[in-house]
Amino acid sequence: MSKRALITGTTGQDGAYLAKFLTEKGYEVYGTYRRLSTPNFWRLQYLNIFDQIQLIPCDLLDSDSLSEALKISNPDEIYNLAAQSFVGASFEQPTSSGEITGLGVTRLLESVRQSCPNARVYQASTSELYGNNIWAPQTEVTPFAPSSPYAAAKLYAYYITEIYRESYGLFACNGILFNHESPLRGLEFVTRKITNAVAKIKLGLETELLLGNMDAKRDWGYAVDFVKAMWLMLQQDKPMNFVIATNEAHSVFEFVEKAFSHANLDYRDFTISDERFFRPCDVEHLCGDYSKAKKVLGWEPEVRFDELVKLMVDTDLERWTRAKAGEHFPWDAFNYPNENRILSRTWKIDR
Ligand code: NAP
Ligand code: G4F
Repeated sequence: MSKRALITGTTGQDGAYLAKFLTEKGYEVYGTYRRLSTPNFWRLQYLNIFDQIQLIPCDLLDSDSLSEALKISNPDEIYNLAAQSFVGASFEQPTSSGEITGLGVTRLLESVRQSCPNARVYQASTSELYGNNIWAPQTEVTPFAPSSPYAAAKLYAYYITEIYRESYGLFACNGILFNHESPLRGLEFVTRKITNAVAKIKLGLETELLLGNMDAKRDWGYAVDFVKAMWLMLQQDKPMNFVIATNEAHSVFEFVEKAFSHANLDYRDFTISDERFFRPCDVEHLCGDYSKAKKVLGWEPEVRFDELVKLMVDTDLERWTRAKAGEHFPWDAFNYPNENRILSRTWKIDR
């Protein structure tokens, strides 16, 4: 009999790739989605798996909907990927970020404890937990020092996952994943913001790219590699936490330079620093040591930084070229407003 997996946040980047991965492994895949005024299934459609996923409406703010999702899917494995996942937005919406990304995990774990305690749970933890601590590269035992409302919520989620594992014997793992990107990445995240802008500039549809802190360094991997690690964690004899990373750190500036140069453009002609995109507090340097994952899971990243940048630029160029030619396909960028038009909170405090 095939195994059953429940993915929360299946409409997001990782949710879509994981749904594809598990479907190909023969799982019966159930995916939760939020009721929105405009449907948001483009990633599942883009990957051609929309018809193979059983969809369940569910919100991490709503315990009843979580219980119902567990009842309907009766899962062997649960992947909790749903979150308010954008660090920038967590400064603008700190309370709801805490409710969804932090307390939402307790709602889920409590429902699991009550209705399917034998199901295995993956919790999407993050390298943001390390914040601006002084140790690098970061491992599973590096101290945490969260620097945003998002990271504080994920810290709570990390510990509540440990508490449910220790207190009730749930098979629950924290995957401490460093940044992972892809052509399915949301447009507000810096990598996709850059590659989408490069493609538009190359095709004469845009003239500039406004960015914040370009000195920040991140350990950027490929989402397709990373979802495989999530699955591997739930196949072990006992639940453990793992760092998933590439052990390479690159600055936003390096990403910009490489992305423009791949399209035969000079970033200096188009890139502008804009204070609106600086955060009240930013994480400056993340670099993960994935030795434990390599040893225990046999996992290693396949796609590295240079290849990732090229893959994302090429895909966005191809999409804008097709769109310019009048083709319609599942995609997010077409109606997305230029970020210049988005009025966000100003962070300066008048004393
Ligand atoms: P993403 O693309 O932003 O997807 C987030 C998903 O969560 C979406 O499906 C979203 O639904 C759903 N969601 C948001 N609020 C919800 C709510 N109240 N109830 C139910 N679902 C809700 O994020 P991602 O990049 O795939 O990341 C997946 C997870 O890994 C997140 O928990 C993220 O914090 C964590 N993580 C990501 C990275 C990374 O680099 N990508 C690294 C470490 C950890 P809608 O489509 O309706 O918005
Ligand atoms: O792409 P970002 O928004 O990703 P960030 O903040 O690292 O968070 C992502 O990775 C985490 C794992 O470490 C996940 F937990 C989280 O869910 C998310 O997936 O920003 C990366 C860096 C930051 O230092 C930011 O300040 O890029 C800098 N940056 C500079 N200009 C910008 C911009 N970020 C964005 N989004 N937009 C800019 O214009």
